[in-house]
Amino acid sequence: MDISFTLPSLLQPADLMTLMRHIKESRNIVICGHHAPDGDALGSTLAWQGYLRALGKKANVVMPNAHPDFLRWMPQSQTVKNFRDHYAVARRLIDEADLFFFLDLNEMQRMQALGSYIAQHSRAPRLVVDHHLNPKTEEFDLMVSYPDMSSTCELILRLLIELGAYDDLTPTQATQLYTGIMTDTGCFSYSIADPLTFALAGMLLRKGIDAEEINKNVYHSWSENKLRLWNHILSKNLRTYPELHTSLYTLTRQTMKDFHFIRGDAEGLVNEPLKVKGMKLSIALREDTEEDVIRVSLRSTGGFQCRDMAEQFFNGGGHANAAGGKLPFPIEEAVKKAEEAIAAYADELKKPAERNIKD
Ligand SMILES: [Mn+2]
Repeated sequence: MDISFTLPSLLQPADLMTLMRHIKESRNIVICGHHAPDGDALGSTLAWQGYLRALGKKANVVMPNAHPDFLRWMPQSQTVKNFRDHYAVARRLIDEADLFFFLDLNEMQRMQALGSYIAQHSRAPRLVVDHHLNPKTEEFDLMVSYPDMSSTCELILRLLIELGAYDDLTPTQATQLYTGIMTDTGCFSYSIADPLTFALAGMLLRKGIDAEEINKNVYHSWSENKLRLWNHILSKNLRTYPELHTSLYTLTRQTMKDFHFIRGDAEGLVNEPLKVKGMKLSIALREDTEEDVIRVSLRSTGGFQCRDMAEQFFNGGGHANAAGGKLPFPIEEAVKKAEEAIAAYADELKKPAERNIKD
């Protein structure tokens, strides 16, 4: 069976030439993703690294900090250097780099200290492949930016096809790319604006990857502590504002300690309250383990845009249905601030849930 479809090209011929020229002229390439790398950032950078290495380049992935434990199974993830735990080697790679690729991020700031270091110490060209809104074009030399796209992994796959590299795509790369598409779409349930996403996932399956195993590795590899933590938060800490179709929970360092929290244990928890029928907005306030700030996560559905709220109240930003920010307060004050935000949007939140908006 052969199902063919047309893939519109991502790049203008001139941009494709520029991209190819940059790759051709470089020897030492560093590929970076955003702070707190997720499945999409890790999958896209590693698959791109594989492509560049196959071309004979010295290519390395450098991340701002470590990826969560639930992604450790990903092939080659152990080769990633991060700017926090492998500072010396990461710095050496950056100092030697004659080309940078920044994947799954839209501004240098998204890499925190790693971004500042690169900005200050390197003049090598900076190329971006990304799907976040409002890219800071002026910070980069070439930008492949498609905010409509499900994931950066989908973009990288399309780019590889455009570069004629699909036939040589290895099962390892296909596994990495599939992970990013799967995680950024919540298992193919949101952020899919384009039916091609499914066709492209099918092209990855054709490489002989084990999609069931990937799914299990990501979603069914919980520790008992994590299960009990989620149960605790949802049964004891969740406040709901039923008239406003909103919920709010806090996660303190003490609770993390009680449940032997490890990085990644709260990942996805903020989506849970949205499983309640009619719920439009879920807010999570989490005490950071490294800095004295409260990390704010917002998830929304039913037509509510949470990005505006993140910008206005939480020093942050993001997508229409997934945004975040941070507050320099103790947790009790952060709760007050969140309730202020909810009150400010009360009229909109009161309305019954509508069909989701895309972004
Ligand atoms: Mn992404």
